[in-house]
Amino acid sequence: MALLILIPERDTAALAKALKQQAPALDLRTWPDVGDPADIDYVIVWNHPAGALAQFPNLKVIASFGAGVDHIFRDPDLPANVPITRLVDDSLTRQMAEYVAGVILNHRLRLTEYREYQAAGHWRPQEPRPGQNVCLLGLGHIGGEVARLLIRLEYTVCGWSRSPKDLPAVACHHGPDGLDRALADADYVVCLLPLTGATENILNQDLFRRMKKGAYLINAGRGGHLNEDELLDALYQEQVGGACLDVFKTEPLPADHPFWRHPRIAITPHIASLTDIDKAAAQFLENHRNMQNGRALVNTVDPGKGY
Ligand code: NDP
Ligand code: OXD
Repeated sequence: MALLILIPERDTAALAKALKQQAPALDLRTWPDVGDPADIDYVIVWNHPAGALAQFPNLKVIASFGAGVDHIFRDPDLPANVPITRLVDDSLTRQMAEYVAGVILNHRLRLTEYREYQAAGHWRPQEPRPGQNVCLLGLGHIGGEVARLLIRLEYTVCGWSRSPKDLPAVACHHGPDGLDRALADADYVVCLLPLTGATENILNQDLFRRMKKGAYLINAGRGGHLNEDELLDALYQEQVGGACLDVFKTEPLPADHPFWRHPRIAITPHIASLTDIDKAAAQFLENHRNMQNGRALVNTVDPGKGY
């Protein structure tokens, strides 16, 4: 039986090398050189073509090459009853914590503004922005770590999840009824949710109206969380003060997209947290061994919840 890397449009040589180094005897295939589809029992995927997984009759594990799994669930021909796993990794959560803290500190200390003053030759000292309340939408592996770092930086953190949570020094809210309370005082609203039917387009006009006027939005979840036109409108109305976006409905962001030139939108190219190849390979191989030995898989996804 064989493990297939099914990650089109990316150079997967480093992943293949790491897998081979850690498991020299592995029968490793790389899409589109699948060989006999009946050989494939374990597949590592990222943005696979819809329907591609249905051709493997002996598939036992679908492993996401990332923390998110929305790219898997959007396949209408996803084989039923094949377990799906995702990456849960300290380096992913740590990078995201640094990213969110970095964006907030940059905004609060006006560092981008000083760069612009520098270009214009202006010496213009200003006070830092006053707000230090952060609302994290999503208090999972990543949200929890972001909360810990922000608390160490003496921010006041509240968060929102699907089920009740108890995290030290975090005011935790949950469910549709808890959203208003989570948003009410926030100077920064950070989306760290998985993209599911329940969270799609959640960053919309209605949510912006429930935020404090002028609050700053950070989206590092998925592009599908954001209603792009309604953000542009909310920025124009100054209901949202500014936004930093790492993820987009279409990636790469098309060259003619209005976000590129918006003075109050900062863009990063889906780099908030990058997969560490060696650690990812170790996690894939751990589950590969679990599968071979009939043991329980780790970091499985609940298809009912979609994350
Ligand atoms: P987890 O599954 O560990 O956490 C998800 C959190 O979202 C949980 O707290 C969950 O609640 C909450 N949630 C899910 N659905 C709802 C809902 N309907 N209402 C309220 N809360 C909800 O995921 P991770 O923290 O590991 O990752 C989160 C996401 O971050 C990924 O799915 C991915 O989209 C994104 N990501 C982005 C990266 C980037 O570079 N931009 C890199 C890595 C991840 P509960 O705790 O109750 O289950
Ligand atoms: C992920 C991502 O889900 O990179 O890991 O977005």
